[in-house]
Amino acid sequence: MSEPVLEVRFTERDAATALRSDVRAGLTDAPKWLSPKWFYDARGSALFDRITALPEYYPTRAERAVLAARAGDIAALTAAQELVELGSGSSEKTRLLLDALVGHGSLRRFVPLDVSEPALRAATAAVAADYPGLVVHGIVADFTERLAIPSDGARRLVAFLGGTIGNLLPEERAWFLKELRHVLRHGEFLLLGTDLVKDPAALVRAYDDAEGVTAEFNRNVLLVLNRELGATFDVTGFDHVALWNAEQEWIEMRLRALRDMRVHVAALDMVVSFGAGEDLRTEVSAKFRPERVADELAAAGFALRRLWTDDHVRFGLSLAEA
Ligand code: AVJ
Repeated sequence: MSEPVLEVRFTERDAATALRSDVRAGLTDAPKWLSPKWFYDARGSALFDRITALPEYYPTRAERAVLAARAGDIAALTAAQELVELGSGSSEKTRLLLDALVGHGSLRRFVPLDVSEPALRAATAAVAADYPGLVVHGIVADFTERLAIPSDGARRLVAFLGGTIGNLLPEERAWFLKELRHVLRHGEFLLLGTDLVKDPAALVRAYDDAEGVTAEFNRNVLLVLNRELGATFDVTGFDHVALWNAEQEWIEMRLRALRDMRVHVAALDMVVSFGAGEDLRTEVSAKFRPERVADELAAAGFALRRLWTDDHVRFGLSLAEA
C-alpha cells in the first residue's frame, strides 16, 4: 500500500481566524446565528456519527440505499479516474463508490477534502489500507472558501454527499455550484446528494430525536466557542429547537435562551446579551424538490444526467455533467 498524502490548505490558524470573524458576524447580527461549520470538533463529529445511526435520522440510510443501488451505473456513466469527495468526514458511504469505480477499472486516485484534519487523517489511512492500488490524497480545506481541486488531467467525479449542500443558503449555493462548474472540464461529473421535501413532522423528528443526541450536537457548538474563544456560555441555559421553515423549505436548528443571559467572549473582547426566549440559529438544512435540484444545477451550467431517489423518495442523488 502506498502512504496516503495529507495536504493542509486550511491550517489551525486559518480555522481560528475564520471562527473569530464568523462568530463576531453572527453574534452581532439580529437575529443571531452561527455557522454549522463549527459543530464538528472531535466531540461534534462523534455526535454526528451517532446521529446518522438514529432511528429518526433517515438521510444517511436513504442515501446509502441509493448509492448501493446506483454505484454501478455511476461508474459506467462517468468512467472516473479520480474521485474527489467534498466534506468527506469518515468517507464511510464513499466506499460504495470506490468499490464500483475500482470494479469498473477506471479509478486511480481518491481525493477526500474536509475541514477536519483528524477526521481526514483517519479516513485517508483507512481507505489507503483497504484499497491498496489506489493513490489517496487528502486535502484539509474549507470548500466554502475557494475550491482547490487538483487535477493531473485525470477524468474527475466530484461527490458532494449527505445533503451537506443544504447547509448553504440559496445565494451561497448558487455561487458554490458555479465555482464548481468552472473548476471542472467538459465531460467531468458532479454527484450531488440532496435531502428531499417531505412530511414536516418526519423532518422535525429527524432533527429532534427522542434520545436527545441532536440536542447535544446542537449545544456542542457553544462548548466549541467556550474552548476556542474563551466564551462563557452556560450550555444548560439553552433549549434545542428544530423547526420547519415552510416558506424557505428548510429545517432550522436553533438554541433558545431560557433566561436573560450575558455571555463574555474573551477572544473577541465582546459581551453578548440574550433575552429570555431569544433564538440563536445554528443551522439551516435545506430540503429539495427534484425540480429545484434540476433548476439550480442548470443555472450553474451543469447538464443533469440522472436523478435517482431511494424507494421511499426521501433522498435524491443527482449525476450532473459539466
Ligand atoms: C451533515 C449537514 C447533512 O443537515 O442533516 C444532522 C447535519 N444537523 N442533524 C444535516 C445535521 C442535525 C446534517 N448534514
